[in-house]
Amino acid sequence: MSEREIKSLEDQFEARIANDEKIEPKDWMPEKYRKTHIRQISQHAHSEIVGMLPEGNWITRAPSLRRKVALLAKVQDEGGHGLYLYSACETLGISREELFHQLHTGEAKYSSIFNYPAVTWADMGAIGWLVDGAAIINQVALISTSYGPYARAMVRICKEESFHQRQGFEIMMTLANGTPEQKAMAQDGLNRWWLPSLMMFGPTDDQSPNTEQSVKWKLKRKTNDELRQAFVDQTVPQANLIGLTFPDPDLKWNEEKKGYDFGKLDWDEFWQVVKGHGPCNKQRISARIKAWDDGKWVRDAAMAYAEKQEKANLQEAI
Ligand code: BYC
Repeated sequence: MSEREIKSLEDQFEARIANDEKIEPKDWMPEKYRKTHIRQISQHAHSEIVGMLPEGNWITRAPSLRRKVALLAKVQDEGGHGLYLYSACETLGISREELFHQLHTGEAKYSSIFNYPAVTWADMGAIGWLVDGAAIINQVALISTSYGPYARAMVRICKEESFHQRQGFEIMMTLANGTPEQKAMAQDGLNRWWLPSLMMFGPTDDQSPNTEQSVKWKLKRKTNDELRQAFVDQTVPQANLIGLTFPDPDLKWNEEKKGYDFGKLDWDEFWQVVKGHGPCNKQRISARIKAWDDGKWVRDAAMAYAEKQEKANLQEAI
């Protein structure tokens, strides 16, 4: 293709983005747009399936049948979200095997938050309320992202995340209204999960190398700092409602900006965790590798069955 032809395709592509049209898998797209989407969608898919681990660990220890059923459904939903997202990512021309290889070798990232341990039952409340709450704020914005398969996957994911957030808040509310020990457990969960939840939105805008281009392509509809602020403003009144406090002396209402100010986050800790040195990174990746290895016979059996079917269909056609 000549340079002029490529330039014309690029211009048409930019015009479609400016018009808020969805880009579909068979449409022409710049190589960098394709790669950036593979990076973000795969990171998102990996986060969903790694995110099943801290909560999966509590299913057998849920305090009642009702709590167990809800937690089981939530963890199962996360597996489903991973599947939609891997499928959306595959439409960009990368195989499932390659995506898993990138996760297992550390080439692809997943959300920093899942490298923290879930040590008490209150952590199931804190994860649902805060982590899923943060995820909704981020993902509702992604419903209007420019890549069609990603945007459509987000619609259902957001509906399910909303149930997750409510089940988490309900656990926290019950504990906060319970015995002094239960209330202390809820407060401890909030204390440990609050700052890592704020870091889920990624580095501050001035330190975020991908934001500018991703906003131009309408992959990101809001910046990291805008989403973080929206999350803080939404969550502080919820904690006030159930009598819990935040581990941040600088958190206070700012009348001028009509939002909460909050303290500086520990970005050294964030990068340590992202680079593989968080409390649970090794454990998480080895659990995922084990699941991949243990599932080999299922993949092999499915392939063998598909081949058999194909042969039978061919025979019938002859
Ligand atoms: N953790 O330029 P930036 C869930 C990386 S799962 C790790 O701002 P970008 C749930 C970033 O990848 C929620 N790494 O990047 C599941 C980049 O590195 P690379 C997951 C992070 O992409 C189970 C570098 O830092 N949600 O809901 O423009 C149970 C510079 O950052 C993180 C998504 O994945 C992080 N927190 O913006 C419960 C949503 N933050 O790739 C809940 C989709 C940044 O250049 N993703 N990095 O090597 C996004 O919206 C964006 O990718 C991000 C980052 C806002 C996360």
